[in-house]
Amino acid sequence: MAAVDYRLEGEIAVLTIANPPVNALSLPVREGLMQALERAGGDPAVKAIVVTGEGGTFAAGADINEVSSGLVLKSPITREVQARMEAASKPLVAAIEGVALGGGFELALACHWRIAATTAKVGLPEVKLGLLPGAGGTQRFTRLAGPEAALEAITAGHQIPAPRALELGLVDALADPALDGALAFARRAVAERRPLRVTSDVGERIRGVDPELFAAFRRKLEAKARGQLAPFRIVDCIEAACTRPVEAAFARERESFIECRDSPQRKALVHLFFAEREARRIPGLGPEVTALPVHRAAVVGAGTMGGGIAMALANAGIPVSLLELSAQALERGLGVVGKSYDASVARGSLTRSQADAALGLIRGVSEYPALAGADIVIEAVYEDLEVKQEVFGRLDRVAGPHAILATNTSTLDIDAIAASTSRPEKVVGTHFFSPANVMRLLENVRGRHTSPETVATVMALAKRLGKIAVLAGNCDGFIGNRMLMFYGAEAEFLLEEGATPEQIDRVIEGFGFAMGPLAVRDLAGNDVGFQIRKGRRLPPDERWSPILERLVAGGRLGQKAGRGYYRYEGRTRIPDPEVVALIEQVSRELGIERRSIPDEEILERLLHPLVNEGARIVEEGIALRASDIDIVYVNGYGFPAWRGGPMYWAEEAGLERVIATMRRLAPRRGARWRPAPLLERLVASGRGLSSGLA
Ligand code: 3H9
Repeated sequence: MAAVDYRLEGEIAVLTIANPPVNALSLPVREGLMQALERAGGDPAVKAIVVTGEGGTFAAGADINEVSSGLVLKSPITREVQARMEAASKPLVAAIEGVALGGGFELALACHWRIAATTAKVGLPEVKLGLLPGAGGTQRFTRLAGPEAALEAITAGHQIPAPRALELGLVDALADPALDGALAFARRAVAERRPLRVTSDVGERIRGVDPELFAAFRRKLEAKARGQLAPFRIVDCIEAACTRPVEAAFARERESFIECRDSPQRKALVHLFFAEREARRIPGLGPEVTALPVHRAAVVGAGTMGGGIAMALANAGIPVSLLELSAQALERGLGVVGKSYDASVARGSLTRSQADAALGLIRGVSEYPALAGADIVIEAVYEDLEVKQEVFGRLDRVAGPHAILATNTSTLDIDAIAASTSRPEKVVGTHFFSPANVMRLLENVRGRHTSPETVATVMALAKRLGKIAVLAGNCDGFIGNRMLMFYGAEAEFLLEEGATPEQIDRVIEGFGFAMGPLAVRDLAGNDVGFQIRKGRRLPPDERWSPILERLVAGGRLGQKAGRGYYRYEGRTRIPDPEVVALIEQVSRELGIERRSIPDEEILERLLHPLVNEGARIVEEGIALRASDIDIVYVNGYGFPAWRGGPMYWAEEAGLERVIATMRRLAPRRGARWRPAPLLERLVASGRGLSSGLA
């Protein structure tokens, strides 16, 4: 089949984009559309044209590889195709099945009318790639739906469900299948000689807009999208749509598109787009390995994590039994789950009936035998090896022989847990991040005996839950927490040498993290952090700074106590001279002469040890590839996506800088802080992290 199929349905020409897997608008598609438009325009027997997509989807946008090549695109470009569409003298109707995203939706917006299937989704997600819509999307969307809706949807890159798109005026009717509806619509338009509605000429919603709307939205973005280019440029373009002549406004979008396309942020975000898809590929796990079906699930432990995991499963339509042995604890856990659904309804992220349906799938149980029917059981009890081993022994006795037994541990040894069962091949780690029903990351951990089928099942389950899974090997802390240890330790060493908590947090937040390391500790609870630290074995040539222990001993447990690394008024953190005095005392005791530490040094000393450990993790095969680490850090640890993840960021800046930092630190910190051999090999050979040298 050609990239665009042309056929006649009576007097209507149907143009079908056929470019698997997602009908991206690559050159052959644009050429095919141009030829088909010419043919339909020139055929007097054709009275109207319908544009649609093959394979259950309209089009997912420009070809991301083509856009990110930075090359000048070959003609016809999408804007030329759209100009031809808007100049057409015959009714042009888009039939949207599946998704119409980015350039795909922009193509539909250049039709006179749009008919969407009820389950279709439309949107302009370019911002997630560090781009803005480059084919008139900011202009036509704003003209149809008005600037308020455009600002919200395009700066966030939302996929808009068809019923909402209808309310907003982005589509004109819903029909299933969309093609039948579009054909009927086109026939009516011909019969009624309906005036053609050229979107670029629609003007009612862009007139008389209060300029304060844009100023207020920019202020809002300052909090949400600090440091990012594309969201602010999108606001400029939508403002231009409302304030400038049509041609100047379209030109504004074009200039801004090029600025974003050529920016390092776009490069970083496209890296993450492909990294996310690459993370699904597990070497050695071919198509012959099939995932087990998961019809029913169970969760052991109805605490914060267990409750969140049960919600994540229920939200995906999977019935789940939630086990807690004490009736009181079960009631409390279910109560928290219920409140959490109420909050989702209040926020508008779920409708009442969706929340009720999900809640109805969660059944509280208080005896192990009640878990017998589950295809997967996820354990989320107290983080203690003996406790978990005991739980797994019991699960092994009650669960069906085919059932997978998964642990939500964030640091413990999967093999030691598996050893307490008769089915180590069915034991796997599924490390969720809190809140488990919200956070997108799932770190799946493969033990020594975990079977390929078990791995395939938890990877497929992640996709079903709408999560991004990364497969990790079994070691202390797996990928994320193993690296985090170095970051956390160095933050305290910096305090000992002269930095303050606010300086450290300011530098990291300035880099783009939502919160700095010490503010995060205060939020999670310093007692909790200290407890985890005590459970870890430190090599003999390393030490912990005593600062955390002193804070805990002084009752500075963090936000919940109103004081930790900071003093708190509500949630507002206020630098506390008492903490500075405590830190200075530690410096004196250790004989460290405090000095003023430049911000740049703080940044490098916090992030380079993390990257160095990441390189060891790749080298040891704990992570399958460096880009998986980027996915983990961006989706689980708040690393700014527009910087591409820690490994990508470090490579862009030069891996030799990481080596230099580690050479400075290692003599005082211990052998694990020496530059990772992989980094040294890469720098020596002038190659990159994706070169396969690991
Ligand atoms: C744009 O349009 C700019 C314009 O404004 C400029 C003017 C014209 N290009 O995600 P999946 C591949 S920018 C190339 O696993 P799903 C993807 O890599 C674009 N390839 O499936 C994967 O390949 P592989 C704006 C693409 O069902 C395969 O397709 N559009 C593209 O989970 C399957 O993808 C977007 O940002 C593409 N545009 O989700 C939409 N899209 O199998 C980006 C996908 O080798 N795409 N591929 O790993 C998506 O959001 C999801 O892919 C989609 C399907 C929802 C469509």
